[in-house]
Amino acid sequence: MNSALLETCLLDDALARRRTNRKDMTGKYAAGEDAISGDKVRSHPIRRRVDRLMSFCGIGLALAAAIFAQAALSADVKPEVEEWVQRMEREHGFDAAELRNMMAQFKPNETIIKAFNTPATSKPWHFFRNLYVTSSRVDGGVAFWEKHAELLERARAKYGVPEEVITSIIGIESFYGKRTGRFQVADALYTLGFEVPRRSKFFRGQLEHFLLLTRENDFAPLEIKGSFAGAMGIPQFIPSSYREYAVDFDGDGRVDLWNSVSDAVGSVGNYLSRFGWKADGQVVVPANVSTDSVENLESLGVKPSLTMSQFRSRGVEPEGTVADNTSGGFFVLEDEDGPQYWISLKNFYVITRYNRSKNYAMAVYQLAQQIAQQRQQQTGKTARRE
Ligand SMILES: [Ca+2]
Repeated sequence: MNSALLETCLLDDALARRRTNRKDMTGKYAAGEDAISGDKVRSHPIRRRVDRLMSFCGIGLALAAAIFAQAALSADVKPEVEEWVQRMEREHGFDAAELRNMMAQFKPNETIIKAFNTPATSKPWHFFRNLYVTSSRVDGGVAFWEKHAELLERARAKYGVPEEVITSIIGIESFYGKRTGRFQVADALYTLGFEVPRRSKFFRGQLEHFLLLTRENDFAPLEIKGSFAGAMGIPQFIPSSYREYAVDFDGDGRVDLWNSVSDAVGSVGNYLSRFGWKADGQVVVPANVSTDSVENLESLGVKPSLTMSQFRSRGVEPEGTVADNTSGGFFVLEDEDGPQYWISLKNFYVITRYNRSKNYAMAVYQLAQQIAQQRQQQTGKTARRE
């Protein structure tokens, strides 16, 4: 009996399918290697014994399961992983032995740790802009909008988020669905949850959401790919966001952020809407600053907290028309020529709920603007159809 069939007997169907396929898809485990123990299959005494049992007749299933469960219990598991596994069993009804088996296949990944420690968003604005607000991304955005115009219009009608903003986010997140990530999400979340102390609590929480997400949707956990931080699909949703904000926008009864552009577009619109996106609201305005206390202003953050009148009394003059009673936040971007001062309005803050970086939010805004401008120049179509 081959190991795939054995696993099918011992684990639930979905889990077995995932493990079997994974070996084929990723090549992560060499042929003949036991995915659970790392031993060669032929030298694995439990496997040999179980193989004999199983080949004898089918009624050895229960015994084989017991033997296999015992093997899983003795697997080398870190104490914090064990604690986490037990909590998953207690709080969500996962089978601890099955979970240990699966987690034994999650691999720490050095590349992920390196990427996590040097995120692009920590670079100065001009670096980030040159990386993301590019002519190829503008071209790609115009093409994406043309191809999905009706869909984007439907999303704007429902969620109030303009076509260019949804397009821009998808452009920055995955280059319009072309780059949805090459890491195993399970490996990424395991690595950042249990191998890197910084934000480990957050990533353990995401791993929890990930396993719930895969259970709820009958996804194969070991087949799912994403970014080094576990963001998935065309809009790069982390697992908690996928569970909370992703929507079935093509009405096929499933939420598929990898293969359905409709679901991706609707989900981005829903996400921003749920965080308070204001239809036809402003995003950001440049500011002239005639005060030395820029640091104090910066400590306000991008969340709106002062009205334009209050900004003026502090020596900050918004450029452009913003109503006096509108609230804004304040931030500084590092450009090649020096600092740029900005007042963030509600919609800028909402974009930072997608990614906390002010560089990210500004890139989304500027790319969106350029996409809308170029589309208008090329096609004569304006951003709005009203
Ligand atoms: Ca769908």
